[in-house]
Amino acid sequence: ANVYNHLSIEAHWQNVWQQSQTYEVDLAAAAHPFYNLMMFPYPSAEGLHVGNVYAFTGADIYGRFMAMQGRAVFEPMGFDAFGIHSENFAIKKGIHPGLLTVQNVERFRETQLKRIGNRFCWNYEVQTTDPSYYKWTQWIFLQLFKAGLAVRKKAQVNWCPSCKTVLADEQVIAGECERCSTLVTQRELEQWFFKIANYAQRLLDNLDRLDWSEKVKAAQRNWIGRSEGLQFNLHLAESELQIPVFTTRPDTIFGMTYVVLAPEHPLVDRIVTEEYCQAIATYKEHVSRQSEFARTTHQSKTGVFTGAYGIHPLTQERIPIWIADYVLSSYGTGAVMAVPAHDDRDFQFAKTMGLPIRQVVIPTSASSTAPLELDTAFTEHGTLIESGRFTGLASQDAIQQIIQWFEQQNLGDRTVQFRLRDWLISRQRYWGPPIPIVYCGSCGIVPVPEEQLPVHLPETEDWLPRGTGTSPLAQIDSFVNTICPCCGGAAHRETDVSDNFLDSAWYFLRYPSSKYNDVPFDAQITAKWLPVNMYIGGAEHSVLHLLYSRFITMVLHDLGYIEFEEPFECFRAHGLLTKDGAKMSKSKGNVVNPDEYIEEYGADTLRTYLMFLGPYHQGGDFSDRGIAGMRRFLNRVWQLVSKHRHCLESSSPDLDSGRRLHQTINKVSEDIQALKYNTAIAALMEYLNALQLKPSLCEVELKSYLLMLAPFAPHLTEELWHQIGESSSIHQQTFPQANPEFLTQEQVTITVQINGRKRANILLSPTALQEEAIAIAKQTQSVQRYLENQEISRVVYVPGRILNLVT
Ligand code: ANZ
Ligand code: ZN
Repeated sequence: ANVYNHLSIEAHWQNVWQQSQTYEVDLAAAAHPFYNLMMFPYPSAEGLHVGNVYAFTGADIYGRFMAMQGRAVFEPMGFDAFGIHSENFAIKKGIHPGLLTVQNVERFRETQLKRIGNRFCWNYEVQTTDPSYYKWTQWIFLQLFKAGLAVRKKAQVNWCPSCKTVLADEQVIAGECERCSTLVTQRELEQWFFKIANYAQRLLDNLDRLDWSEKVKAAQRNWIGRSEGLQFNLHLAESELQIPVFTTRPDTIFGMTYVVLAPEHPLVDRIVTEEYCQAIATYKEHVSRQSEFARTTHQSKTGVFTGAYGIHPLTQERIPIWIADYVLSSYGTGAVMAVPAHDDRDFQFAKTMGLPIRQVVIPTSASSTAPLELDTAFTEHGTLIESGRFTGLASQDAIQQIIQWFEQQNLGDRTVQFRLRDWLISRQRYWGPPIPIVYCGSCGIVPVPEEQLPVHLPETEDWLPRGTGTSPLAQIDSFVNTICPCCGGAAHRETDVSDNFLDSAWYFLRYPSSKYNDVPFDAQITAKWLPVNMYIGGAEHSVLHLLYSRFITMVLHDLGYIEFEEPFECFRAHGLLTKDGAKMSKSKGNVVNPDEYIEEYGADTLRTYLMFLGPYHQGGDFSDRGIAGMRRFLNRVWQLVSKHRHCLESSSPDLDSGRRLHQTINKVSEDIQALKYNTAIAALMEYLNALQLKPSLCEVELKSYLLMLAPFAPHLTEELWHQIGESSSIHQQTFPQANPEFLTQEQVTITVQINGRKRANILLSPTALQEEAIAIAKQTQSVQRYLENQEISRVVYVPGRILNLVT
């Protein structure tokens, strides 16, 4: 019997595609290259997550569409299997990470990734754990080292007590370890850093010209955190010392009633008076145990007076100098002119310590220029009062004039500060590329010569993190002891490995060149295939992977290795999935296992269903009922083809049918390009309804239908394409083109009601069917709000007039 057996169909076509290399590209020869990239997974022991399938399917549909536009699509896949993520899994399972990685990669690739129906170019797979890959990760480290951009320095660094390693700032999320959610503490350690802060301005400026999801750009801007302001030297009252202070609000300078230094500030011990020595020492000790996050978020303010005074640069008043934990040593100059009337933290501190509060800015709309009784700080711009010759100026003007005054007096300068700090790159862990550095008693820090790369990660059974501040590699004498490449004398190796985010900061450069053994990336191939045309992935990597990749690319550009300085022309962040309205988590037991759904419904159903859940950038809610419904839709496509495949008409469709066809082509093409897969699918469902009503079908109608559905349901459409007598792959055809002559049709305003009350207006064609009307309505925010946690029980739809949803 002619039934839609997804298991045999999907296995069959996957096999055919692999045998005939349908999706492989000859990178050197291909014309019209299109590099379609998605974020490669950590091959965890838990298997491919449905979130991965969601991300990969959405990216693949775009790639398939571009291939059907005549582009040579390069869609590689690989495994990011080094790092704390994989190693923590290995610790949990009690299996050596090397062994576990081999097992996981095999399972990911063979039983999962090869079954989801993506057009992956497997010939170019990369694994970050492979010596042929990490050799070049080490090479990149060396290039940064030689350029002075990889440096060893002592600093207060983040330490995860559970992962027993230091972490970069970007890996501390709300005070917790990005990998294990343990509270991060601070330690003063000497570590390797990449000088990403040198690139802050460029990383910021380039964002303006990148075609990226706005929220990701906003997250990067925020993280880079550019502030303009004044830096001036505060003179001490009883000594020659000066303390540099950074402020973004010079207009409030007449409101400075005290000064605060970070407890770690190097001058603290020099200015503290005899009387306060003990209290200062005790407080410093107390602060050193706190994380930066705790310091900047706790409500109650603490601090200690130093006994010293500064001189106000404009009023010459004596200003007491305090230390307090809310001032960080790592930002600005580590010293703050405190203006309690206009800064929240200073306000709380002054209230707690009984320090004076002096208002010097009032709202521009205020009727009197007298200071008000403040119960919180007035932090906005306004008009200056009691500010000497600057009184009466608007904040904006006062800021400029006061900076000018300081510059004229040679007392200060206009400066720019960035939040972005250098990237802490060393990890006291086993599972990563050893940092290619040797320490020699006479030559100092010596880079491993490039021809000696890779520095192999040694085999050991003692790979557990130690918590002593060194990596397990430090216990392996045969690894540690080496010869200085410079003088030939006895030397020892660096034993830390590099951050996993360095592995992934350049993998997109390696994919096209993965066959080359003597270079990290071939110049010609790279020039041809990069920058990446489309990159799709999760927004959680906004300031981690995406920022680091931009930095490494910029450095390689500056060092003359590549022409471009931005790696990803276009980046789109996809949304997240929930299950039955709740976040998926193991503890809730509601994690969707993609394998089971592929088994039961087929990859095509899963793909199409996932893409139908909502706008791709928003994500959606997975339900078992919904996926069953999607399977019924694909069954109907199957039945339509079965019914008509032997009696297709070769003539062109009549005017009405032609309109319907071309409008659908137009809609589906536009929606796929905009990644609005859900409405593209809605249009295909609607069109299927129309085709089902017709007694006979033209060949062009049915073929166009299959071609439009092909990116979503690649196996089913390939099967049906062959059933109607075609012999080449549907995935090597061109996407149908909409004929503009058929497209003229006006749109009308439709009222959307929810339970009888008007909630929105939407624009729709007067012939739009119910599904499309509902799908469009659900995209408007007001409708989303009223439908939240509601189920639609009844729909009244009058085309061209009204849509009423009853919940
Ligand atoms: C006086 C002042 C008055 C400030 C006022 C703000 C408001 P952003 O915008 O984030 O750059 N600051 C400077 N260095 C600091 C440090 N190391 N730790 C904690 N706070 C620090 O913030 C700049 C402002 O944060 C600076 O401007 C300074 O306080 C404070 F009504 O100076 B301000
Ligand atoms: Zn951790």
